[in-house]
Amino acid sequence: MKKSTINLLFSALAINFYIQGQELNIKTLQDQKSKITYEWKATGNPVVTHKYTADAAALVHNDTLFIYTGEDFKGGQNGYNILNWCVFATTDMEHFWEYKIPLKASDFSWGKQNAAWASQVIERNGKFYWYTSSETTGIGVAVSDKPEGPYKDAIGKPLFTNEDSFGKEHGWRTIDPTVFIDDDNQAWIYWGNGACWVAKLNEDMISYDKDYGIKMVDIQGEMDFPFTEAPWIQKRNGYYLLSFAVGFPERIAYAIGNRPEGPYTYKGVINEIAGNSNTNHQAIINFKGQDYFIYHNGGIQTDGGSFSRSICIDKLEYNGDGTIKPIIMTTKGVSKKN
Ligand code: FUB
Repeated sequence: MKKSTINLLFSALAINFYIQGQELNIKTLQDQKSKITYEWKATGNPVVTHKYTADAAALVHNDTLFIYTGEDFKGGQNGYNILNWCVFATTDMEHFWEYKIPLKASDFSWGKQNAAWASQVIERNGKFYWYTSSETTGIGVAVSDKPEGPYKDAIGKPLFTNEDSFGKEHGWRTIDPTVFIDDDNQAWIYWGNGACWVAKLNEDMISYDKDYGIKMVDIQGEMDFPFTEAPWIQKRNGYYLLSFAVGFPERIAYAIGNRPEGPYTYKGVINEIAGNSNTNHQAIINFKGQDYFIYHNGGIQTDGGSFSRSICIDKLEYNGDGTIKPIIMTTKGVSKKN
């Protein structure tokens, strides 16, 4: 075959692949678009104002920040009435969008059906695992191929129940899971109300290491208020940072440890009562070089703020010694260039 003919063949093949690739991209974009239910430009705090949102968890995937929340009911509630979880995303902290509801409390047949309580999503080996809680019925795990879902109950039963949360008696102690994967690839899960428990997840992310078992996390030092709930675990510069809610109404405090299971040393309160909401539930995440503190308050309305909460985002900064500077809750938020 002549050289010019071979060149022509290669060009035709390349164009074909290019067109196929473009078609694929357009299809992916269309697929993505069809999953989006709402888009907006944030103007400050609360960040989400078209619905009530609480208990944020955050995940960075590629260049996108995903925020997972429960969806609170409108005002006038006298308890947590939460039917589903939501997922929001942004690439610039200003333009946000919401995806279709990815997971409902009722997707866990064994769980309390109106208690989509605090949760967290984490990625492992290209799959996304959503650890959820539902007041009294334990911690569930749902799985998806995409961060935005949809998600499905992965095991058809709770991963942890009240029987696993030893040493305390109240019915809502097996809540608020937080998960991270350490540098040695060991995944750890923490949860709790009234105390914090820790276990090692197996590589499949849907079972735990029975030999290691479940331990109660030891937080040492004089605490300003007792541990309430909402643990959030992160690793920074080789040490482990566990933040959590203390007292009630809640403030957010934190402790530092040298090993994932602790002991941890109490370091103090970083966020004060969030105003018109008894709870404050935080997520801490680094996105594009800036650390953010994502929490909720009762900022939209005065009627039922504790059960009609709203997600807010402010900056989080560290001192040179690795301790956290007190959070300044603002109405300006982080969307506008300051
Ligand atoms: O949203 C229900 C519960 O309120 C959460 O699980 C707690 O962290 C508190 O925010």
